[in-house]
Amino acid sequence: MNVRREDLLKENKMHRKPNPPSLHPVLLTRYHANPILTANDWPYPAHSVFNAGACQVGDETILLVRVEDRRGHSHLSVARSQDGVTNWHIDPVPSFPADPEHFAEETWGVEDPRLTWIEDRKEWIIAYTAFSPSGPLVALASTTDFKTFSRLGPVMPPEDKDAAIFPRKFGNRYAMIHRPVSAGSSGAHIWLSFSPDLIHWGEHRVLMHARQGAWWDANKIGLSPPPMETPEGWIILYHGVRHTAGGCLYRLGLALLDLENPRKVLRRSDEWIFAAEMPYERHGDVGDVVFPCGWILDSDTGVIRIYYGGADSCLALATASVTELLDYLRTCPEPRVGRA
Ligand code: BMA
Repeated sequence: MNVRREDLLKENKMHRKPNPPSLHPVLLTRYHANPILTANDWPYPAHSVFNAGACQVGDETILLVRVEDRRGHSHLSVARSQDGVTNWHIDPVPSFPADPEHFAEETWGVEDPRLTWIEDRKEWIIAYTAFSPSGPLVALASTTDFKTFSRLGPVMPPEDKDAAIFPRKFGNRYAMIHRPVSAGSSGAHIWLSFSPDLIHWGEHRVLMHARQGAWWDANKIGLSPPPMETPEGWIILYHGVRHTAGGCLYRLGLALLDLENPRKVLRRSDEWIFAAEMPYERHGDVGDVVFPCGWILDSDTGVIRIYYGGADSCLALATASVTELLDYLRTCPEPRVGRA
């Protein structure tokens, strides 16, 4: 049975269970029948399915799902659904397998795709992590139908991941968010770079620093889904990784970038807005991980569907209201100077 849009809206409004006595705003509402996809749904042997890119093409929701096999290598597979929630039709074979013979940077697989429709090219650009023997790096590919794909190749050297392209140019240049890490650096921060052609990138600068010390987003942050355009600015959903004695905690926070000058961070949430709580988020190959790579705004209802990996093992869905995210962001402080 298909899930109707109105039902998803109702679910977003009604299924909110803040942990009493928490007074924190509940901005993301989990779908009641999560996870929406697991390896058991796959038409061929798969170990785990998670971290999917997402987009809407006409009446169809398309997910480009990261699928890990029992070697530990990942490829990407297309799953299609009419309501974006149920009845997924999954390609019978890997849709975008790694191609190490022609692209050595994909030797250990392809991971974590983020999808952006680029209007002036009339195609989808997929920013993904290619796992090379020198470390993970950012690679791009394009498609118009999610059946055939062309690689643009690696665009950032290792180590670099968590990349997505903005849907439109600034001046004459494309913009990309990514997360380089270098040996000896004091943290992993979110960077912004520009390119005239999607191949040659420059003007690399830090967009947002990981905070330090006790903060939930201390030392390591990265973009989650691609930036979402709104009249008030680009909404950024990002993950912060807190290292603890018991392992890493992946949690999500929000920021808002200036619409015309994406180098300008207007707001940044001090608090995380979503964290692993449910068993499918807390337990799996990598516990306590919520990792969205795709979100879709339904402009009729204002509901955003956020597709996220749970514990590096399954794929889950949460909804949010774009109005509520913006209302919340307006209450967030302007970012502080420095990294404290
Ligand atoms: C990040 C990425 C994600 C993964 C997460 C938690 O570094 O590799 O693919 O979901 O770690 O393991």
